Amino acid sequence: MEPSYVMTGLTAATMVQDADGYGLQRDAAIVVADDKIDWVGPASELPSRYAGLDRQHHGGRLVTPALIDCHTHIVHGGNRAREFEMRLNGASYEEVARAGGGIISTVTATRGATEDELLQAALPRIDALIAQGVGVVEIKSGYGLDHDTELKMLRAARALGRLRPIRVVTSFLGAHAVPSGMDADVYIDTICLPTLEAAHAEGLVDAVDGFCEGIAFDTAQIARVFDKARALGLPVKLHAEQLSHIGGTALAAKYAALSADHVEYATAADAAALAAAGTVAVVLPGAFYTIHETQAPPLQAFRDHGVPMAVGTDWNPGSSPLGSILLAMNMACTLFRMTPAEALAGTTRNAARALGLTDCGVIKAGMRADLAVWNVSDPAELSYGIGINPLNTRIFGGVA
Ligand code: DI6
Ligand code: FE
Repeated sequence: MEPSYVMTGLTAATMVQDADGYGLQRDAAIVVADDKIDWVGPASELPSRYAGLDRQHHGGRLVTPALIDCHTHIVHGGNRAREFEMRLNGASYEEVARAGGGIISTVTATRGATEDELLQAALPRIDALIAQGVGVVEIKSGYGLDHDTELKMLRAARALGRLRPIRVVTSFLGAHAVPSGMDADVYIDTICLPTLEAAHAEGLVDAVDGFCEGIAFDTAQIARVFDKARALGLPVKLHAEQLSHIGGTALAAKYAALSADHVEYATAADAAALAAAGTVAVVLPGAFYTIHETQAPPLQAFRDHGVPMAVGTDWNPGSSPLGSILLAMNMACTLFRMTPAEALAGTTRNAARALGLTDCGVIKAGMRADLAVWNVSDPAELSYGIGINPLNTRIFGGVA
């Protein structure tokens, strides 16, 4: 691998774990070789072997790892603006769901769309994330709830990663909602599990997710999905403790899940379990905000126990029509009192971990050259601005 170019004049938030939380290096240089970082350090210490390479000077700008949105549902049909209106007329999220709205209405729209229609609808969403410096996006299925539609969603997600310069990581979310008129156990055993096997056989599944909630599936049902994932050698993650406390977080920890997501109603005991399991707590302030939730996730318990925290958009048509990872960071700070350093770790280093990725999320020799250069000098500015996009350049696999 030949070194390709040197970036200089950088303030680098390497996000390598350290005391200031940013792993900040001023007057830094980064050497990119093909799609990897070959060297990073003070420009004054740049080894002479790189002397002849092309140089790009960045005028003191901040560089971070490219951002990672570790929780989205951006492949889906239709939208739920009508429901938004219903809720503003007084209906709760659960009432909307029980009235046949909610997730099920998106299921109907997604079943009715072709793979190409799903792809075309998702492209502008991917582009919006790329425009904010995102280099990795996780995309879930879960609006099909039948064999053909779940696979169609996952194929569309994979296609997005071929059509755009971004890495797509998929999660099978067959256990997202109970199809209308069906028994939840029957659904899990006769549709969800066989569909997971089929999707995995086609190479469409990177991880297995579920929605553990009163309006969705209980821990025993999710455990059957996780047992199947384990048998197939797939990692798991879980929507847990979003609206109530029914034991999803403890279950996720028991299965050494990559992440437990939402976790508003998680307890200190859950935090201890997550820490022991090495499971990331993914907070999703877009959903908290949209459904007028009042219970914030227990960040101090996560800190006290050393649980890694990540932040995602949860971009979905119902509970979080949020198309901005930067706004998700701002909301995590303002609504949950996350620090800006934690928010940036939550969309870089810890988001990578929530996806089981070890080659991105920090600026370090050997990592992928997925970088974001920003028109700011202080990394706190990324979380501080509301609806502001200071991206200067995104570099994906060494290519700007
Ligand atoms: N929790 C959520 O917030 C989303 N899914 C989930 O399990 C909601 C998805 C939707 O309302 O369409
Ligand atoms: Fe979600």
